[in-house]
Amino acid sequence: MKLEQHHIDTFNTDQADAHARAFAFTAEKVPDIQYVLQRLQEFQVAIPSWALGTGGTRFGRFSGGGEPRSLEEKVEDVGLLHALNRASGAISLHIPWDIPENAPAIKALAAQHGLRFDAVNSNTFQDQPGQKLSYKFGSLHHTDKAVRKQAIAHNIEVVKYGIELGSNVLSLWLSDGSNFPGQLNFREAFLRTLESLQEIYAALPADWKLYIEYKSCEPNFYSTTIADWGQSLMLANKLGDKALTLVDLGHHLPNANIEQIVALLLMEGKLAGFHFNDSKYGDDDLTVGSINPYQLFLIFNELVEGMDARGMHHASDLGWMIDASHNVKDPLEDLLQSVEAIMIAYAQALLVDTKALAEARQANDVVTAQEILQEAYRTDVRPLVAQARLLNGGALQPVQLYRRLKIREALIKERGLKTVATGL
Ligand code: PSV
Ligand code: MN
Repeated sequence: MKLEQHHIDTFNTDQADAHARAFAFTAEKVPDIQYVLQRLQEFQVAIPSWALGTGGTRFGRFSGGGEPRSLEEKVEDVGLLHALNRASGAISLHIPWDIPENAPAIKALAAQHGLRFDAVNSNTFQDQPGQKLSYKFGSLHHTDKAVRKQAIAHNIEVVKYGIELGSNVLSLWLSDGSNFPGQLNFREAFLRTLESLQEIYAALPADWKLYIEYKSCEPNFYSTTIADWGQSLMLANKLGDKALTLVDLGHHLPNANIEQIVALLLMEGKLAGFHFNDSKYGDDDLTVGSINPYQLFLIFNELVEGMDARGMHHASDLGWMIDASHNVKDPLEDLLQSVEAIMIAYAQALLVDTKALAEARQANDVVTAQEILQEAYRTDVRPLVAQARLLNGGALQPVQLYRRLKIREALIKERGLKTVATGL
């Protein structure tokens, strides 16, 4: 299914007057509105191929119908999102959930939808049918060299798929860890992981990057071999320039100051980018910005300030990806909401008066510093985000248009009610 541009244009025409008034009201207060709009127009967030179907927990999974049955249909779904919001111009694949059997054809299909392939993700946290050795006790950290070799080979195979698709990032998350005290020698597990990563790193093409994701717990509940940003950074530093630390917002212990982690990784030139989601308790994988939008803003505030300090290009110098799961919402609506939340936080961060903030900090004027941040956070930037989308040819209100066009109903008609997409 493909959206016709005239549907978007007609919808936007209906909303044009109300939008113009809202935009003028906010834009008037922004010193360099052109700068903000350009940054917003450029910004793209990659959609995970594994989040286009209904997610589940170990207790169950309730399919909503019309889920993509193939990689082609997943690309079409991301194409729909991108047509609506013009900010979802990339897809991130998880292999072997999504193996590109015919890379040139899938690349051509993606290009028709204006999409490129972002990071490719390996999977050594599940055993696949026919797999020789089990990952029950880990993969790259495994005590058995043969298991490590199998996991290394898988990662190198994922890079090969990525090369065919035009990607240049291998994103790696290990579930390796231990469930009980005494199970593992931490030091040896870490060193085995490093050694395995060194082999993968050596196989990366010159222009590739390796993103190392960390996670405090789950599926192992006593220790995780790459549990936090320090451990990921240690590996990245030992590996070399191409290795960087990936921050998944749901992978921290409760109340972690993620914005501070981000600021320091960025300062070291070791921040890979993000898996965006939101959470209340653990790795909840909820819609971005649904629980703690202020934290998201504070993270973007550090990102904008830190990237500017290093002369980085906001849109392309870090990896921007969503990693979420949708148990009760339509996955496409959820993803539209997530991208919108990211754009809003980014727009708010672009409004921060950095000069005044630096002065307030210098003078230890804590009250003014807070006022400056909250002034930006409390600005309703939705009309700015909508204007950037309008200029890019997207819909002023993507979720509304999605519903008005009855896209889910059309997908169910086309694909059936009982389809199940690959993923978790
Ligand atoms: C693990 O929880 C994770 O965040 C990793 O990024 C995986 O690749 C992804 O989720 C799988 O859903
Ligand atoms: Mn993740």
